[in-house]
Amino acid sequence: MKLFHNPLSPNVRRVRLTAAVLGVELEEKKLEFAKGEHKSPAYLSLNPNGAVPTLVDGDFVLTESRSIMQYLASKKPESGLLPRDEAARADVTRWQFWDAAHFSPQMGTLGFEKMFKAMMGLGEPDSGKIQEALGNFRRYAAVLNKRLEGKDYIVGNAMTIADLTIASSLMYAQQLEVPLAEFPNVQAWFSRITALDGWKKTRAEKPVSPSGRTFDRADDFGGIRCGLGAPPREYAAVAAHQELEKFQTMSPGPSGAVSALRASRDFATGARLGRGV
Ligand SMILES: N[C@@H](CCC(=O)N[C@@H](CS)C(=O)NCC(=O)O)C(=O)O
Repeated sequence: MKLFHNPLSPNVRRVRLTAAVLGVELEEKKLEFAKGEHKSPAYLSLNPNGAVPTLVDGDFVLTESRSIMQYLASKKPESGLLPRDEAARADVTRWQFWDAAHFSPQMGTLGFEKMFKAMMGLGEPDSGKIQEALGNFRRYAAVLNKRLEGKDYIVGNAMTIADLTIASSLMYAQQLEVPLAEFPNVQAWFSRITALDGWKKTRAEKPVSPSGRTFDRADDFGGIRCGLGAPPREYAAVAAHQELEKFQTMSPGPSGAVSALRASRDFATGARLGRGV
């Protein structure tokens, strides 16, 4: 099975983590976001959303991280990651949907405002959006905290993909300084998941600092934006920035100048058309 991915993505993390816990080997193909590989016609024919992850198993193409997790786990029912019991399985799915609808979007907003904007020169963080996301984070973390009262795992007494789903949404919890300590059951449970070998194995190659500065160039990250889809304008901005940087630091010759101008024009056109943010 082949997985198109980028290891910095929490949506990818949960799939790679599931495979690692199951001991399933995936052929991994990393997409370079800065080069727009996730928007190429070939990739869009697999995943029209132009996002990672995508799993290809023979003729079967599957997108959406949480459904990929179900698919992988159902190949090894003995693992218990996706329980055989119908009610338990529905409960696992419920928590995956809960994550997609309520929990992970808060982390997505915080990630965008606190890390990616700074990294990509997209302006100051919007404190209103940060406060709103933090408020929502507290609201939903309280729900999870209650659920984990007296329990080590979210569904039943053993680890399932519900745990791997939600823990992956917290991939950047430390860097984003979310108030996990206010939710001791969540914090203890999260430590349990991050202690897994699979968690360590699926760590992104480069850690992210609180200021986002670890990715010292936009092309290390290339405008990944979880959940909401990265606005085309951001890619155009990154491309324009890189081309102009080249133009300034090298002696580009006529073709360098042309590509710098073309990239800037694309960015300006995108902005004028109101594409993006
Ligand atoms: N609901 C999708 C979300 C996928 C998603 O948003 N992936 C992000 C990375 S975390 C991405 O590829 N963003 C690029 C884009 O949307 O342009 C899933 O769970 O797989």
